[in-house]
Amino acid sequence: MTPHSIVPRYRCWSKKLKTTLYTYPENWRAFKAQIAAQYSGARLKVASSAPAFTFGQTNRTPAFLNNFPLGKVPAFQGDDGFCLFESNAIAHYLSNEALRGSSPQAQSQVIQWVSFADSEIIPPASAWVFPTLGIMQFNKQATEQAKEEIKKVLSVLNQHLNTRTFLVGERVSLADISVACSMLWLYKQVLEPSFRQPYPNVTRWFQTCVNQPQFKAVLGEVKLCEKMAQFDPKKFADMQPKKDTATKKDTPPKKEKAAKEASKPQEKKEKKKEEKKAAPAVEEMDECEAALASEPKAKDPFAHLPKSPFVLDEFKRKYSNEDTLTVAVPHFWEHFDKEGYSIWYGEYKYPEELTMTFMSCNLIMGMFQRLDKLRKNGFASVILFGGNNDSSISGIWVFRGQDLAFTLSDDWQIDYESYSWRKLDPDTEETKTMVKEYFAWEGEFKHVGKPFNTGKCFK
Ligand SMILES: N[C@@H](CCC(=O)N[C@@H](CS)C(=O)NCC(=O)O)C(=O)O
Repeated sequence: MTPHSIVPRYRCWSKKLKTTLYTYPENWRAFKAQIAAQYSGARLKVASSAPAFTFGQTNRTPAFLNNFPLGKVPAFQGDDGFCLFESNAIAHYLSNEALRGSSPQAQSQVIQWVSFADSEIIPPASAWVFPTLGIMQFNKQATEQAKEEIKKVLSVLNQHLNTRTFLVGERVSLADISVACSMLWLYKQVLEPSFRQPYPNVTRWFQTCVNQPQFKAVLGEVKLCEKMAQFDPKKFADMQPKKDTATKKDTPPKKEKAAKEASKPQEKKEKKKEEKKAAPAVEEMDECEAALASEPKAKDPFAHLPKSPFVLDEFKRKYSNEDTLTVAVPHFWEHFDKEGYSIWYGEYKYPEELTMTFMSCNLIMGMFQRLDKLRKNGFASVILFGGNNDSSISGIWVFRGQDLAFTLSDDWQIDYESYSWRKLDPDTEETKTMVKEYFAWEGEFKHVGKPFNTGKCFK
């Protein structure tokens, strides 16, 4: 009986079913599910590139987070809307009975090895391999310790496989898929012949697995390491995300103005970086960030514009650190370049739907977060006027170029249609007043019908 002819216990995969696995390319966690699907015959569409899925973007959209609250991949969605995250759960779901184990004992042994892979193999394998891939700072002590832990893992496996072809039972199971996938990078990068020589059963088993047609269909040819890869400082430096030129790190904001910039998701990263500085042995970038870093860079929608003398970052620094009315606003008008930038007034179209103010604040902050990539080319100050069940949202936006920037990228279009937009003429008194009032959060706001609720949202 071939694995394909075994009817899965939980569901019968029909050829018509379309299920999707969201991931980034070459994700070993996704491989587990993909290989399981090869065995079970489950039809699986892998969404790992645009337009279906762009790692770092699609997984941060509200629609994705609604189904997968962690925003992590791999993530699975069935034809019936059934959603799953966690690679092991997905691989289990896509398996057939033969892979899951046909007796309670076999099933438990499968879980045993899946857990072994996660807890005993992945941590030391990452600590050893990541520096060689340039995605983690090298730490000699951590690498040596990881090597010792991997030796122990290999001993356990070698002993177990002394009398067995596969980890559980007589044929490939999810145990083999999980353990082999978690050892993929070890075998490709660092387990050179002399290191693996004392563990011949493990290498034999690994090669048997990766040469099965179902593995090969997903992994392609797996070439075992010939020479142990070492840490390459240049590769590591090249892999680091380029630092932003200014603002946040150097100039912590003095006032808390919610809508200063077109987003601030960088903060988490900065905090992480600071924590890492305190503990140099900890990785600089995790595998997800590395996957992001290796993604082809998206085209800059502003690249075609001629250089502008108005330095937005400089204005943002003034706005964050100095008095708005006496320093930041005058600086803005002194340096504003009306050829290179435009000013827009945006007003939320559905004020009657705004109920609790904290929900409206979330609406605004969510919009800023989703506009991450616009940060360098935009600035906004948005205000929530009024109180619960009687409020409105409006703001002033400054963009690079003369177009409403949201239209320049698909990723920026989630919220903007809920607002009406009016391009302002920078030479009019009306614009001067609006800029002053929205930047300073004080004034008459004549065009807004509701009383100004002093910074309820943003303080
Ligand atoms: N335990 C999870 C780990 C998933 C995970 O950490 N995924 C990373 C990629 S390696 C991710 O999607 N990160 C995105 C993020 O943190 O924003 C699994 O096995 O599926």
